[in-house]
Amino acid sequence: MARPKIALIGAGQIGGTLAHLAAIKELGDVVLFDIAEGVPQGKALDIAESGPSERFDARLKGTNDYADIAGADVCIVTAGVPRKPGMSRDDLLGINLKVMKSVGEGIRDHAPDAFVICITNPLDAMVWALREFSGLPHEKVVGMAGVLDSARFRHFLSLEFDVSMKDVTAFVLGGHGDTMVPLVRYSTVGGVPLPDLVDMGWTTKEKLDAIVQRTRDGGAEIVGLLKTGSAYYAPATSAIEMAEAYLKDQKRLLPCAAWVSGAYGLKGMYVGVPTIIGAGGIERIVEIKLDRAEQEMFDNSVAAVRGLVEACQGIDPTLA
Ligand code: A3D
Repeated sequence: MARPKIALIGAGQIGGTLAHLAAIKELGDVVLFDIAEGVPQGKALDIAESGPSERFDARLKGTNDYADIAGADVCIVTAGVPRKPGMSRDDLLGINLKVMKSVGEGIRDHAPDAFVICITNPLDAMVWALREFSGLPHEKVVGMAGVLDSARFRHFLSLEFDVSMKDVTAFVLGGHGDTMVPLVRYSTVGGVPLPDLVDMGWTTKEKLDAIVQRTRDGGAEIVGLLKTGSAYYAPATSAIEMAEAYLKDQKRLLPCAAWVSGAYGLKGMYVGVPTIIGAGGIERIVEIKLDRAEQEMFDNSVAAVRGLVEACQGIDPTLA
């Protein structure tokens, strides 16, 4: 059987890291696409030259031509602009909407059967735009945010409890922004929910609240440190986890920005919810029970995402 083909649209910080990870994990052959001439070609060659030491079998190609993504099984989209200190993700709306138009049309014309993972911010609005411009089925176009936000939450919790990250599970719902909803009740250490750990004296409610806030601010913390761009190692790893779930039909339960129509009382919009990813793409939306406080936070996040999508609808992407 031929190797799967993975197209990375955008060969910047995340795109290059994605290419390296996909090659090391032997997920398939990799095509790196970017409008910047030489950058995707240079990164592809550089990573290919790590092959003899890493001992992977994967071909890497850099290109400025959409024809080279033809027949891709997975497309991961990072094309666009990241934020700088002082910027919110929403400040990127106009410029990245225009980018989603060209990327969506490129995927529509050359890789219409791909599973498409969007990373470009503001995430929930850009995955909506990418789906609109590409015309692909909703279950094949998804946004990466929840896996990363949950990973940040899990990392902070593992530090607080001094336990392995492997034993910490955590859930983050809602939009990828200041309104995201880390779900304390559904987050556990070895199956023990966080509120029980407070009762057991492992931590305090105040400390948990601070960790929740640090999770919400996780992206900004890194932007503030890097100063010239945003996080890229953990975002790339998170998207690779989703791509692997699709390519290997793993049926993983992963929180993603998925099209929700019916579940959670929503009539059709992209927002972060737990999903099952397998060979069919987003195979199931998992509807968990929310208590009143959680529902209020989720509603608030849904309203913020809706506002961003409405702002997109008011912009002509050819003029943005
Ligand atoms: P960066 O290193 O600037 O890479 C972006 C690449 O996109 C550059 O190489 C550009 O040349 C390229 N590009 C620009 N316009 C186009 C176009 N029309 N077609 C193809 N390529 C184009 O950014 P990055 O890799 O650090 O971040 C990429 C995106 O991911 C940004 O929008 C970030 O805000 C976003 N991001 C999202 C998360 C989430 O958790 C959702 C996390 C971190 C970053």
